[in-house]
Amino acid sequence: MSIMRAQLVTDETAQNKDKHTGKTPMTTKLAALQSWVDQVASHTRPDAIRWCTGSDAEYDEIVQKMLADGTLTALNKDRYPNCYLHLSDPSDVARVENLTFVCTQSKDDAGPNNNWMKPSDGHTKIDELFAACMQGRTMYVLPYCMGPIDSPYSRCGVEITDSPYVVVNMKLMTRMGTKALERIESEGYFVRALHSTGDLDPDRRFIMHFPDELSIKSIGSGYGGNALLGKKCHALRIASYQARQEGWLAEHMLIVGLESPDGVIHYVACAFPSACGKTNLAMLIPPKSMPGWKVWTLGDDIAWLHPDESGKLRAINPESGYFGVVPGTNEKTNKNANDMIMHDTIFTNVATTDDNEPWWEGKQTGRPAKDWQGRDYNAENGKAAHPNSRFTVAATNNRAYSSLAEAPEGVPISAIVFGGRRKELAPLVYEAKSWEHGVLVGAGVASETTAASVGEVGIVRRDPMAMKPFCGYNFADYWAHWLEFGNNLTHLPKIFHVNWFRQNTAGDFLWPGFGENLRVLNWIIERCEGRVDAVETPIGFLPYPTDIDTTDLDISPEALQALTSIDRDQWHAELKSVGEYLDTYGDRLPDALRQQQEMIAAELAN
Ligand code: OXD
Ligand code: MN
Repeated sequence: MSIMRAQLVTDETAQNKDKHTGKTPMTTKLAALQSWVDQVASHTRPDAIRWCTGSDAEYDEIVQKMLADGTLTALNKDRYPNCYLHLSDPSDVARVENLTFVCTQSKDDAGPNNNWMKPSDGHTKIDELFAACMQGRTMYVLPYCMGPIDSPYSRCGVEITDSPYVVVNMKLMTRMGTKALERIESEGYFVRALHSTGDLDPDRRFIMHFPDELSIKSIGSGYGGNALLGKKCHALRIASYQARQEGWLAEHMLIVGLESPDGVIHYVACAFPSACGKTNLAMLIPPKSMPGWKVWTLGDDIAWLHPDESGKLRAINPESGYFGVVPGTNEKTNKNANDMIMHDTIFTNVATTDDNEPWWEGKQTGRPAKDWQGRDYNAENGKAAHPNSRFTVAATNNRAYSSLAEAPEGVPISAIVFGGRRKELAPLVYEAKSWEHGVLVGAGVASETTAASVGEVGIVRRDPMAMKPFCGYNFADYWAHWLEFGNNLTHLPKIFHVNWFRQNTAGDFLWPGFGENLRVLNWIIERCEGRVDAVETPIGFLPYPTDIDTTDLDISPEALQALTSIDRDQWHAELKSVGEYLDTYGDRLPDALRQQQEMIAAELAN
């Protein structure tokens, strides 16, 4: 199709009334946006251009189109109303860290934590792949707002995509459509997020970020964080870069409100690597032994943290939906999630039962008939649902969704919690002794890899602040920014580290996890309120074993002891390894971080 034709389609569309709403579809009065859309269209050559309004009617219409062409199939309408299944290409099932680039002028600005390309080389390489890639397809223009539409902390972008699956996911995950466009037009700037599924060939797949230009280009994948560009690409990589310039933090953190029986709510932000239980913690159901507690979900994956005028730390969740890992979800592990995904949900890469219900490992009811590739289920082919299979669902489906998630001013944060998946070493919980120490604790986070990213699973790797795949600039500068950020707060939240995944030598978990984690969060709150003493060790403050409530839990005194103590020799080796890791950042490493590491290593050597 010629450039003329693409242009013509835009004009024709603009003249036609939307058959559902009767309104004229959007284009834009913002010249910068219109010219970017025109320029992308002339390069990618779509058959049609559609500006998305984000309406329910538009969602339904695009779902119908995907049902007709087989991109989606409807699930059991009685048990799972308005739920659909999408099976991705089997080579496109997770984020691809090896194909993800941060393109800054200098390699050092991207840092050893990122793959790097010079911006001009990155554009040349990826633009070649975009040439005429939308021929025969519709190009969708999705204005979106990350964060409440009326929040000063929110930031907007426009995703251009040729994937209707991305359109419906972005509708569930972000504030997408007319209101976002209005904000973009009044602000005059936006993140340019260009996506095409291309030909899904992994050899022609790249996810590139140009933080100085506030732009993203992603091609060759239709999956999750590779394709829903508001999420990891914008709200973490680009936003972290922007946050450094503007004095805030964009973090891989859930935000949860913990309401005690006397009605006091503490908001806590927790950074755990992918597939380490953020969604479960954000939707936790209090254990029977803690009657009267309530838990409110603000967000399950990303937090934007800002100092407010009085120097308190406030958080918003830039997202408005969840793209959660499905396997393991059931009534016991996460009843809120289990219930919320029984209607109005898109499932990706789960299995199905004979009754056409979605099925996954750990569901605990039913059995698979077809696997995640649509084949008849055969245990010899491996798991029925892909380990990184996902649900996409609007946050409003969650009965524990906090009304303050929509508050423009966000919520005040009492504590920041880091954590990882570690069989050994890390105790159940400990508290950093200061903000600087907390930054070291975050920088030293290590965790076993999971199926959320392509690569080997179960390998312990450093994942500072759970941001290894997501920090849009050099980690050394990021830690310097964290240290500096603390100076701008008059009320510093305490910083903690937790590990729900400690095992004994037989491979059994020492801590039951899930809802029972509220017992640990309660200790954290008690520490924040100054209501409980702790044991001082070189790595931080640990709870007295008796201060962790274990009523009704089957935990031996030895297990509790192991969970609430440290092995000094092992920790000495750990501090040495953290030091070696920090060395890889060379001269840019902030002195204060090095001093913290040396001080603790020296104390452990005594
Ligand atoms: C996610 C991830 O999808 O971290 O949230 O991989
Ligand atoms: Mn995540």
